[in-house]
Amino acid sequence: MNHGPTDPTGSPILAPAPWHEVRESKLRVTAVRTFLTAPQGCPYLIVRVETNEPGLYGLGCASDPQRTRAIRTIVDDYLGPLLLGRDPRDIEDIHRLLLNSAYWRGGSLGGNALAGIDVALWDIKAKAAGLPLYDLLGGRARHAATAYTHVSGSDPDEIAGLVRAARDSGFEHVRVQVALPGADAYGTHPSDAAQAAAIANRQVPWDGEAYLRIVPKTLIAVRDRVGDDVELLHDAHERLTPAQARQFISAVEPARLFFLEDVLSPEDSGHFPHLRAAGTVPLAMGELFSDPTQYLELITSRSIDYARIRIPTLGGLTPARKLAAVCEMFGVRLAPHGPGDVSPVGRAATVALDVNAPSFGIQEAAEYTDATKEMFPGTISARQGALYPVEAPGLGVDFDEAVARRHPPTAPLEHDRWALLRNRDGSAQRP
Ligand code: GCO
Ligand code: MG
Repeated sequence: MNHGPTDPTGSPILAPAPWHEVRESKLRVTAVRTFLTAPQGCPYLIVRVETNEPGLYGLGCASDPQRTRAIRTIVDDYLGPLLLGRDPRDIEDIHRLLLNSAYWRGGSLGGNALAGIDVALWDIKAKAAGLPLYDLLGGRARHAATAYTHVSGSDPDEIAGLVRAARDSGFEHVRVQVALPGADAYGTHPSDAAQAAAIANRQVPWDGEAYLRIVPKTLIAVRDRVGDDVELLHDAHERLTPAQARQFISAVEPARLFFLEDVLSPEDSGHFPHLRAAGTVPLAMGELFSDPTQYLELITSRSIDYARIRIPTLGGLTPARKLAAVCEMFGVRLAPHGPGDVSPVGRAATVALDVNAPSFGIQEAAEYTDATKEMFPGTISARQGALYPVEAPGLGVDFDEAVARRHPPTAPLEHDRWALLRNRDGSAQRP
């Protein structure tokens, strides 16, 4: 019997106390479980929220590969226990409750922990409704998410060949990273084994001047070779100084990039409005942001063209869809993060938003290994340069725990690859 407040007709109204009690049906969270697995090389942290309805559970991705175990502790010791016994349909309430529980804001660790649970709750809600997640979010604004793939190399002829091959496989958008002689460059995979090992072991420095001298020229040379019917993108990986960013934007103009990603570190993002004067290259920013409010100044001042969101880092779909709406109001597009360290569960949540949000622009789409695809039945892979949501209730992606046990992460977990990168003078290079 309900003892809570009622309206004049005698129906229960929402009260500040445990108002989920007034619901007729008693769907409840019974367990929150976490799994650490590494079918892709990098560690994935998968969250499974179980309910008292037989067979009804949700999956979430809490994969920050740099701090995976710390995130697992947040879910296991702090957020999971808070969730037990609650109605998983109250996503907004639960999100606020878990967010507030830390008092101090959570950064990427808190964001990933929250996202693991948040996405699992959306999965549950959509499964319970019998709808694919994008349908629950409001339905389709498009039938698929246009995606970009990655190539890298040092020689323009070699890179142009790779771009053409990607184009032939259906991708109209290709991210190009350029290797530098004797210096580190993000996203490149030198074929020379000794050079590859030196880069992996951080024995070569970051060299901003070499980057400025070589990368814009190479991108222009690639554009000359591949012609105009393919879009080229580039990721500066937050490594340039504001002055170098202006020079890069001006120099790279003839390459007609689709966008230039993360040209500055988050700490320098106040410089973005000044980059507009340097050239017309569309700017994407934000893969390191862990709070939607970090984008606001950049969006409302129209200083960026693409918000580079990572749903796990941002705290899940609940904040991401609000940010997507802000982007829509200000004419900024979404360019969601999708390298191999976002699991297929994270990708499915991202694709649901991509096909639903009018502000969607472009989706990053790394390839998954066979082991990853086996572990996550329903994994969304690119088809003809696009990602299509799975037409099943919820995320449409499942998780095979037995396969996961066969792919334990390496010990100790790699966590220092960004910290070890140095400038030529020996100082630490900040991404
Ligand atoms: C990108 C990214 C990633 C990150 C990685 C860090 O794909 O645009 O910059 O590759 O470096 O996700 O863990
Ligand atoms: Mg990036």
